[in-house]
Amino acid sequence: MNEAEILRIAKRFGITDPIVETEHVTNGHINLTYLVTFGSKRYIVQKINRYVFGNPEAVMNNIDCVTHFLRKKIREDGGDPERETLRFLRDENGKNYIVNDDGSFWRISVYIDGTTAYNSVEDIRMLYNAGVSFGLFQKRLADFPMDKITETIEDFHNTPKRIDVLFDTIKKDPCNRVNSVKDEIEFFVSRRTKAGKIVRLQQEGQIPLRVTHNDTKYNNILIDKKTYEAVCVIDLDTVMPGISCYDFGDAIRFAASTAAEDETDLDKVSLNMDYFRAFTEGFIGGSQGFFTDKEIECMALGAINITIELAARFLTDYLCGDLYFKTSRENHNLDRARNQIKLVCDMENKYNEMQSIVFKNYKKCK
Ligand code: GN1
Ligand code: MG
Repeated sequence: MNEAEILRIAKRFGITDPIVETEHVTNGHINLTYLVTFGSKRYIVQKINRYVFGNPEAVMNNIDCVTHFLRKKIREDGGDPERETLRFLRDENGKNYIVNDDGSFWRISVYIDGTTAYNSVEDIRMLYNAGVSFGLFQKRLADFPMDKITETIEDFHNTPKRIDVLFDTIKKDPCNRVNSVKDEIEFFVSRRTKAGKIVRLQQEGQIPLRVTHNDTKYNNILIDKKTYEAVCVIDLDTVMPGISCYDFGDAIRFAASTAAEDETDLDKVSLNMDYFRAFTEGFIGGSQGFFTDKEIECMALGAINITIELAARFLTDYLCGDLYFKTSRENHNLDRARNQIKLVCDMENKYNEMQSIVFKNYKKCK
C-alpha cells in the first residue's frame, strides 16, 4: 500500500494534513492495519478482510451501536469516553467506513495517545488491569439491546461446529496435508465431546447468551505505557452475542501462556499460573459479581474449550491451504495448532487449581 493511496482514503474521512509517518502494524491475523501520523495527529487506518467478513457494513454498524452505548456508560461511570472507547471517523455521508475504487473497505479510528497493544505480558499489573477492563466491558454491555447487532461471523464460537468442519476437511483433504497430522487428529477424536460442553450448556439455557467481545487477545486492549492501566478494548469486529466464559478463556489462552501462540518449541508452552491468577482476579473483580454461579463454574473449562477451538481452527486452515489466518512462514498454522494442543494438555493438568482460583475470586466479590 502506498502513501498516496492512504492519503486518498484519509481525504474521504476529512483528513487534509500530510502524512508524516506510516507504520505497518502486524499484531492481528485478519485485517491490514497501519498506524499513520497525519500532521500532528495519529490514526489507525484499516482495511477490513473481506474473506473473513462477508458483510463489512454489518460489522461497522455493530461497532457504531456498541461504541455509542459504551460511551454513555463510560460517561456515567465518570470515565473519559474519548480514551476508553474507539472513535471512528465518518465520511461526508456520515458513514464510518468507505468503499475504495477497488471494492475494498476502509475505516479510520483515532489513535489513543500514550497507549500501546502488547503481544506478551511485560508486567503482571498490566495483565490484572486487562482482566478488569475485559470484565468491565461485559458488565457495561449487560443491558445492551442484543437485537441491535448482527452475527458478523456465523457460529464464530460454536466449538462443536468448528470441530465438525475440521473433520469434514480431514475427509476432503483439499491440499493433501492430512498425512502429516495423524497425532493431531487423535487429539480431536479424544476431546470432541468435552469441547462441546460449554456451547451445549448455553443452548440448554444453563448459561446465558450475553453481548461479548469474542476476541479477547491481550493485544486487543490498549494499555497506558506509563501507568499500566488498561485504557481501551479494541478490535470490536466480533462483538456479538456470545458466552462470557469464552471471553475469559480466550484471554487466558493467549496472555497466560508461557509462550507465544506460534512458538514451535513445545516444551516452552504451558499455562503460567501467576498470570492465570492475575487475570482472573481482574476479570471477576472487574465484572463486579454479575456472572451467574454456573458461568463461574464454567470459566476454567471455557479456557480449555476455546483453546481446543483455536487448535481446530488453525489446523483446519492449515489443511485448507492457509486461507483465513495470515501466515508468515511455511506450516505457520500447523505450528499454531500444535502449540494450542500442548496448551490444552497443560490446562487439563491444572484444571483443579484453575477452578479453585476462580471460585476464590468469585467469593471475594460476592
Ligand atoms: C484472530 O484479528 P486477531 O488477530 O485479533 C481471530 C481470532 C483468533 C485469533 C488467534 C475475526 O484475531 O478469532 O482467536 O486471530 N479473529 C477472527 O490469534 O477470526
Ligand atoms: Mg486484533
